Amino acid sequence: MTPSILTNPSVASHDAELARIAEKVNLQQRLTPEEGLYLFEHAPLGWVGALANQVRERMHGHKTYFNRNFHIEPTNVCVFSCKFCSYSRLYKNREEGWELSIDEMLDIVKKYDGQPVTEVHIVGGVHPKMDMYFFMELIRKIRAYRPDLHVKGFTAVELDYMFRKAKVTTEEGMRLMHEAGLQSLPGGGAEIFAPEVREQICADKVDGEGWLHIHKTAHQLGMHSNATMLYGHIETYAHRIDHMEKLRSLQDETGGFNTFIPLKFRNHDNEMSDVPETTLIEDMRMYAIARLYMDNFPHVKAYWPMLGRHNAQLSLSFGVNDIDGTIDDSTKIYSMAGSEEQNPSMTTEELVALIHQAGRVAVERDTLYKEVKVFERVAPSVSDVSLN
Ligand code: V47
Ligand code: SF4
Repeated sequence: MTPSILTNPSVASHDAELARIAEKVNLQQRLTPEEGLYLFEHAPLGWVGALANQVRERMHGHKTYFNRNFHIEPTNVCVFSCKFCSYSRLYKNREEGWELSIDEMLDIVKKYDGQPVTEVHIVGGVHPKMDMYFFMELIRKIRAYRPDLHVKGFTAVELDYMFRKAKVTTEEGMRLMHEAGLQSLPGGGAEIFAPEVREQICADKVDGEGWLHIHKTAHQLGMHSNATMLYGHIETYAHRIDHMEKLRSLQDETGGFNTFIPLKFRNHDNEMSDVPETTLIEDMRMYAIARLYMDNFPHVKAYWPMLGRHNAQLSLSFGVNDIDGTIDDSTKIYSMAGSEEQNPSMTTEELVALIHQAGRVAVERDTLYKEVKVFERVAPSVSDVSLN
């Protein structure tokens, strides 16, 4: 006779181990890599989601942060050839790409004159002619034109290339960029740190150690940064834990990370189109385990242009407390990679409504999570909870 779920000894032993892990989380004790792996391998979605939600509410209550920002993508021409990338045009095919001048980028900034945006997020391909001095001039001009705007820009991949090309050390390069007015770093380029994965998906760009060193250097200058993890392709659960463990250790040292952003691999129009995408269940488990494991990261973000707005809304019950920003329609990277968000822009009203529908309180923040405005939730009516 098949044992029932209640008497099956392997189910009972899993239950005991999961109960032990839940007890540790309740006592605010740190999970070990083995426990993190155990969650990926054995934790049911509802269970791990409820536990992550408990942690999320302990840290932030119902608050869900968003930011009024806009993106500048200086170029989609890139010297690198990451296999998962649907966005870049190789340098040798650059007639298919775009390259913005400093004046064209300043014109983008000027489009937001009089609008209450607090951040400009600058990220793009790695173009050999756009060097460190070009970007220092851009940053200086943006800061001079609009001093209230926080400049968050350049992944560790872009910075590593710029510094090597300018023949400066990471310390010197970061100091120069900081002095020019760069205030924070976005979290891109991290992918999966393990060399055996990087070799297969992004062999030619900065390695995991280099990525961590750049963020550590920024933190030592008093700058803050984010960290991403590209998941759901060829990596194993052990690779995800190794990645999160390295970030958690650096955060213990510097305290400079604001936000952890798991990025779901999208398989449209890139060299990894044969790799299937993860299910929504796996995405929610990823967010929940990230919230439980990254105990020293204040925030976990769902980047809605990639995940889709309704899935991002769901993630607010699985550990996520930040939903990025009111990005305008110049953000091309994810619509090119196959996200359902072909036009990734949402007004503040739409973003607030989305957060309220999920039963949370919407809080506009600046880059460093200073609260700009709280949008209290009113009791919902049926029309508030239907999708549009
Ligand atoms: O590093 C590229 C990812 C990242 C694909 O710090 C892909 O606030 C999925 O860094 N499927 C760049 N992901 C984006 C980024 C970012 C985004 C939002 C917020 C912040 C922040 C940073 O995009 C790359 C790479 O990991 N990416 N191609 C793809 N096919
Ligand atoms: Fe270039 Fe970034 Fe695309 Fe890699 S992910 S090819 S570094 S734009």
